Amino acid sequence: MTVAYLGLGANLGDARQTLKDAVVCLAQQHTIAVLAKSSLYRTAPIDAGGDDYFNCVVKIDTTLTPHRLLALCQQIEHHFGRERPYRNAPRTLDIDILLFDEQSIEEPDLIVPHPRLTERAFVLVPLLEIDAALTIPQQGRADTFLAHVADQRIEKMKSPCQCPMLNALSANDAGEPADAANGASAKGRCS
Ligand code: A4P
Ligand code: MG
Repeated sequence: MTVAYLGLGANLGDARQTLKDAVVCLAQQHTIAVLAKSSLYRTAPIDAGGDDYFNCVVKIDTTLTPHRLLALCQQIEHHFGRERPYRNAPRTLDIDILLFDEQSIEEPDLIVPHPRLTERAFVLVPLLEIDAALTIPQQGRADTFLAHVADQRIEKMKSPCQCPMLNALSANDAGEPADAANGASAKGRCS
């Protein structure tokens, strides 16, 4: 099993609901255990147009290789209606691999740590909510990059969800089994 961090983003359709459903979808995979999820954040588009984004980060334990995890993330994006008309186009769902264990991967289709991780408040802030002392391979502590993104608008959303099972996955309860999310209602539930 390997610990990895995934960054989720959306700014098309019911983006907030899609992110919640996507976390449930991840938790339903037998190859993934969701260890923790950050709050949802409303964020200004960075290097992109369109509406505000909703973003969050999940910490997972997985039996998948990095490439199989990427393929699964893309399959889930497709399930939630992702289209790619042009670079950084508004999207119903994006799932990026931010960190995979301590590994550094540089391949044409997969770069880990995610190359723009330290430049984006919408990634750094939820990552640090989950693990305040997180280090990034070959770059050091993640919190040292916060000052560089201080001008990027990001607002933590108060969760209206009263579902105890889904909330059990929140950052303060890291380690709760993935199945805890399975009972939550999900519009875009994975089949
Ligand atoms: N790829 C390479 N490395 C990875 C990785 N670590 N994780 C390749 C996932 N994919 C990776 O991805 C394009 C290609 O990147 C894939 O074919 C994969 O093989 P994509 O999902 O089509 O597009 P993307 O994720 O938008 O691309 P990219 O370049 O990662 O975009 P960024 O830099 O992540 O920017 N503003 C706000 N507020 N919130 C956002 O979520 N997102 C972006 C996208 C821009 N601005 C944003 C947000
Ligand atoms: Mg992506």
